[in-house]
Amino acid sequence: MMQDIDPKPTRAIVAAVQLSSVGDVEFEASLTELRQLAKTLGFEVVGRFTQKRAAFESGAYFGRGKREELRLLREQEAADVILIDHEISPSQQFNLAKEVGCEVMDRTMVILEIFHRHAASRYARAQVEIARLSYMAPRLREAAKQAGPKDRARSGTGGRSGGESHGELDRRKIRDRMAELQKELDAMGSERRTQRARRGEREGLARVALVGYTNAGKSTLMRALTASEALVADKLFATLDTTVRALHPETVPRVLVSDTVGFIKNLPHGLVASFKSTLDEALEASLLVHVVDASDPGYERQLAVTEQVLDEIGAEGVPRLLVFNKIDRGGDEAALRAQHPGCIVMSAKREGDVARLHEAILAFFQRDLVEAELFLPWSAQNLRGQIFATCVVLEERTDDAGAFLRVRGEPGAVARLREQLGEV
Ligand SMILES: Nc1nc2c(ncn2[C@@H]2O[C@H](COP(=O)(O)OP(=O)(O)O)[C@@H](O)[C@H]2O)c(=O)[nH]1
Ligand SMILES: [Mg+2]
Repeated sequence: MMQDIDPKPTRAIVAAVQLSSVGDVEFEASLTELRQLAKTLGFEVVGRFTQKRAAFESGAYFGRGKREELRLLREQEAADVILIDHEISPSQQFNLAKEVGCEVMDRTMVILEIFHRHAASRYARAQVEIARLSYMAPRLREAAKQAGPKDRARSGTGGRSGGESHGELDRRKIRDRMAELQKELDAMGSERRTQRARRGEREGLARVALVGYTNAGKSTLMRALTASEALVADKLFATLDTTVRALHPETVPRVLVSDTVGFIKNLPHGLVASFKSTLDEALEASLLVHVVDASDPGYERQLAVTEQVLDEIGAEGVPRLLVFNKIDRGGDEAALRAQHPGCIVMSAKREGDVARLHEAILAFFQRDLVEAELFLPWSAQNLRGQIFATCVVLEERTDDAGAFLRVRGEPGAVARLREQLGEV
């Protein structure tokens, strides 16, 4: 939201130490992913900085000479932030930031920020906040240590009890908050199960979720399928989160597409639970469009991991459409079709291919539409908008009492309308 109207995006430099145990291909793949994650946050990547080393420098991650080089690069590129492609210690982060003269975010922090923005459900928000707090705790300790005696002096005047330092108080607050969140999560366990039972039925809307690895082309497809950079402005959808758009050209039933947070190849272990929680919205979809980068040499493993995680979060029963994207960049189309019957092989860069995907998604939702006649009394005109949003109206007749509408729609949507019209 903020970054949509901010004319000047955050300028970032991606930076990493290449350890001797890490090959060039693996190293580059991880840096490319970090770039993609930075873009997801709305950053503009203005530079790249690497060093080969046997180990991370213990004090500040890069060696001394390299830190000076990085400081100069930062000045030259007017960068606002350095993104480090590893999880680094609080003191390394602190020291490096001081030397280069700007904020330093490590890989974990970048990912946490993305999860934070994507966490839509109450469960996901609690899960991500716990991960953020446990990441922050040792960093606050580091900041307090660096602030040293000043911190203690401040604590004397802050009205705090028992000579507790600023940092100690913050850390106690964090521990309390984490315990509270954990309790909330435990209590939400059962609630989540009932949520799952409602899957795909919320408000009678046809929902599709795009899932798959970061960089597979989910956001590109989302834009192409919905033909807009703009949000769905319709009031009906105002409560839905900002990554939801309607299929364009308009369809009946109206189909909502949502972009989920991408799977990450190099996901820090401590973030697995948070990541899964951000996939909650996939559980509410009637159809999952699983996007795979067919040109990525590791696509098979990525496909398997995605399927496995979807099963783990309880999405095993949700129908899936498998899409091999980026075929213009490589991949064996014939082999993919043979191995995965029913899949779509395409390029998001080709209009015709996007149209085919649009058609396949629509076909899924039109597959089992039913025809019905509804009677809408004049007293229930408030339901008119909902009827038109969820069904195709084939015919309308009116008499003194109200309107007769012959409609075609999803069985669930029609049943709900009947219920609301008191026809059950
Ligand atoms: N050549 C090619 N590039 C694509 C295709 N789809 C997406 N891309 C590019 O791949 C990069 C990642 O796409 P994005 O939609 O951000 O991926 P996401 O992380 O899954 O949302 C972008 O630079 C896109 O322009 C495709 O079909 N062919
Ligand atoms: Mg994306």
